[in-house]
Amino acid sequence: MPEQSTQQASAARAQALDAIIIGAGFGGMYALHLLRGLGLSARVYDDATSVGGTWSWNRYPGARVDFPGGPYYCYTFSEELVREWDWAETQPDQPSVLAYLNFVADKFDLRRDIELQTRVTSAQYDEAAQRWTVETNHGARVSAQFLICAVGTLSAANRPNIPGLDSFAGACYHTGHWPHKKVDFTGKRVGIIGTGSSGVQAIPIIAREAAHLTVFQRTPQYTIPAGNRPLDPAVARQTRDNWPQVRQQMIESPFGAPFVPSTRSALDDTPEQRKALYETHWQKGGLGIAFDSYHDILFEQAANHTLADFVRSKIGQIVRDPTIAKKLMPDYLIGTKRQILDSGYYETFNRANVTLVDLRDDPIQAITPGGVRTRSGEHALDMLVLATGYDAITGALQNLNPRGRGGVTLKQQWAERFNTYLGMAIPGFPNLFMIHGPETPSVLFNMPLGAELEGEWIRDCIRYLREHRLGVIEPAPGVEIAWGEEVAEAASHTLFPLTESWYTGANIPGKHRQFAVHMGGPRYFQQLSQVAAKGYEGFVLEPEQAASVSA
Ligand code: N01
Repeated sequence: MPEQSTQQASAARAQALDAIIIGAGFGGMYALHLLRGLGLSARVYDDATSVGGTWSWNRYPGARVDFPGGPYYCYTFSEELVREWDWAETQPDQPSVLAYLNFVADKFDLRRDIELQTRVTSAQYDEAAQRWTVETNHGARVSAQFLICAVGTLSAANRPNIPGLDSFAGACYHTGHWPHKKVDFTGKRVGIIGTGSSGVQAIPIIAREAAHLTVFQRTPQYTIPAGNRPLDPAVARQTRDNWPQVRQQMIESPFGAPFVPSTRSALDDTPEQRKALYETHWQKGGLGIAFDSYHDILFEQAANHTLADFVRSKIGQIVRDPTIAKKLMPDYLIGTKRQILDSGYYETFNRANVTLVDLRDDPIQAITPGGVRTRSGEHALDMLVLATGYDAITGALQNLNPRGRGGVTLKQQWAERFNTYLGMAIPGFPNLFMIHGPETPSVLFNMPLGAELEGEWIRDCIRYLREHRLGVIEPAPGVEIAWGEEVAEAASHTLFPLTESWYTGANIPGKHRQFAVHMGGPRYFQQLSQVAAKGYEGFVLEPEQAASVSA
């Protein structure tokens, strides 16, 4: 994979561009392609060593797409690209997705405007010039009219604040910052803290390699078999042949996936009928069991309980030791934390070399040089894996911490609660756009497709500004309040807010609780279009100053 030299940073010194894009994942790469299409000058900065965003960082064993994958989790805008890339599996693994994104970077000649291993250290809005100035860790200073933050929703790693963590003498890795070289667990006593998607994907693989694996579980999780299998060539062919229709179906579907939503309630069926349907989905694998079986699983508690009971019964059947099985059984509303897909997770607890520590009964007291000490005693370890997740959705933006009007930082602006308009823009931060920002469908919609639709909206907006000789776009006073109310209202029709999760900010100590995802799916993207059709309703637009446009 071609890697770019950091020396290229010098080429950007004192450069004036039309747009600066932060993040070279799905969102940032496509934004670059779109803005080039307008004839604008744009540059992407990314701290990673390769393009790919989350797929460059998350190299932990077992990392795979946990959404309907091949051939749906990909860029959709180019039929030519769809024809050129063959997905091998239904749930592509991390190396495949990274290879795909590198292929895209080459195909669309993106690399010449992407600076890797380059961290943006400051971003400041200049009100007089109507421009952003960005500085990088290589000393470059670049200005641009537009700042596009495609920094990722799950990119600010949550390193837990456990006493003694830094004292651990063995190797310690966070799943979101995994080394590029294979980590060898052979013959080692390994501990893993965290049983979210990352932990659940990694645990079966580490268990096969390690001498012993100790899993430190705080909250048990419902996970569904991923059902990963070679992609049926007939499905691949049919999808390609009907790509415009497939794409449209995904755009119109609640989660951006090729599901045909059910019209039946789980309560319409007898227990036997439900069990038979759930069993069919379980055997097939994938998210269909929660999103496709009945329409009310994520909306009605009684319906939700029927599926939760089914999955708990599966745990009881799979895990041979009833005491361990019980510890693995969750009690929250299924699907209201990010729904996990696995490959042999519960089965792993039948292995003789795996120990489950239930932190609810036996909490961690400290990490020591030799392992993890819980209330019941010391667990001796050679290696430690932190699968402890992310300061999700807002964390990476707040780490970037741009300064808007009056020098106000984003951390100051969002100290009490985050506020956005459409999830795309922030009051007081003119000409700043977010891709997959808080209050967009982001993580509850097909993320590559959502990034495309948001990127296209930003492209159209910038074109409009240029055509109308406008230099500034910014949310009008107060629109963020109505938008926040709408996001909360959409979530309130679902069961999601009833569970503590990273959607609500509950996973980060001290983070305020606010539901961060717009649950409207397709309706959200229609709203974006309507705002644009009404001349960017809800925004204040200011005429262009001579200095604002770079060339
Ligand atoms: O993170 P998580 P993740 N002591 O926050 C536990 C996406 N993703 O990296 O539930 C002990 O879900 C925490 O416990 P609890 C995907 O969208 C995508 O697994 O808070 N435990 C939980 O068990 C996913 O949803 C892909 O009680 C602590 C775990 O750590 C999202 O990323 C692959 C702790 C964190 O789970 C995040 O998943 C992987 C502490 N101090 C992930 N702090 C692909 O598509 C936290 N925990 C490839």
